Amino acid sequence: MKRQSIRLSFPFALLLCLAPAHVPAQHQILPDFQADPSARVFNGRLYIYPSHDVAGSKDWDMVDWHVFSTGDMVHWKDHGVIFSLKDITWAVKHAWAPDCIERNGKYYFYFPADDQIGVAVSRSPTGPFEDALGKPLIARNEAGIRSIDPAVFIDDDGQAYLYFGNSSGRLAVVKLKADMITRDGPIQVLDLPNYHEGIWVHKQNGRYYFSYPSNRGDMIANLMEYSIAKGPLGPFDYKGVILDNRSRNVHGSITEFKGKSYLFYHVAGPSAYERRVCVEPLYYNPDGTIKLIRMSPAKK
Ligand code: FUB
Repeated sequence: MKRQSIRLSFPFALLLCLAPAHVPAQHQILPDFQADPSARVFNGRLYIYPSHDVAGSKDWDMVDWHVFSTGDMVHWKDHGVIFSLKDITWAVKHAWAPDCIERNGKYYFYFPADDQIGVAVSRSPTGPFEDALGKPLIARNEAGIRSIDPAVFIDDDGQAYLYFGNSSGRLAVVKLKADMITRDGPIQVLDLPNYHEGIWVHKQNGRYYFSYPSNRGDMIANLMEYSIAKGPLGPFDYKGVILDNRSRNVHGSITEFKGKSYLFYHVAGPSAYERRVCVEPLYYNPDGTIKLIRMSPAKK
């Protein structure tokens, strides 16, 4: 797969250097068509693990995953295909929203394939990754919840949690052992207000933030909402909308890089199956709530 370097135009680069409040609300950072961005920082570099939409498709029939990275939020490198349905034996369709995390020098890539969740491992954040189990880590419809959209979180005490699911108001979570590929206990189902899919968990100043496309709104999963908890398993204090979105579908992640917080997310492009990854600066209020991000209309 050809590798690409992406350079933002001078006005966009300049705007990113100016007061963050003046960054244009909708700001595409990756080439067409990527979606479901999970942003991670490894060794001082920011990596985005997105889904890879198929141009011209009439379905979310994706088959592989790329990773992109940046050192400055301006120049982005496409590292090419890091994992593909061809690398597993147990699913042949729907290579959807992934996530990746580092532990003890290894990188663990959690990926949904045909409504099951697998884990692949590599010595590098850019792969190549290998299927760690040769079978799903989470089977189809376990705990009565659709097994998609994995998001992984390691708490300060070292306990790892794998969150996942598409369900109305219910989020699935299972603890992982330190090897990151073995489940540690049963799947738990948590009641999370307005949750629909695309969970993202991050911790800031001792608070656990759960952000997600909600089951509200006048389009499909178009509102990005959040709840705050005192622990990784809730209970949840619903806080409201993060992104005033006007796109048909949204899904994203919140990550701090070089002292600034960002919301990475996608909007629908020419169709709901051809999406674009964007970024906005994100700010907290003194009480820990997130300031509403207003987004301009989607690019045609
Ligand atoms: O990318 C395929 C699916 O679309 C994801 O799993 C959902 O979160 C939605 O973004």
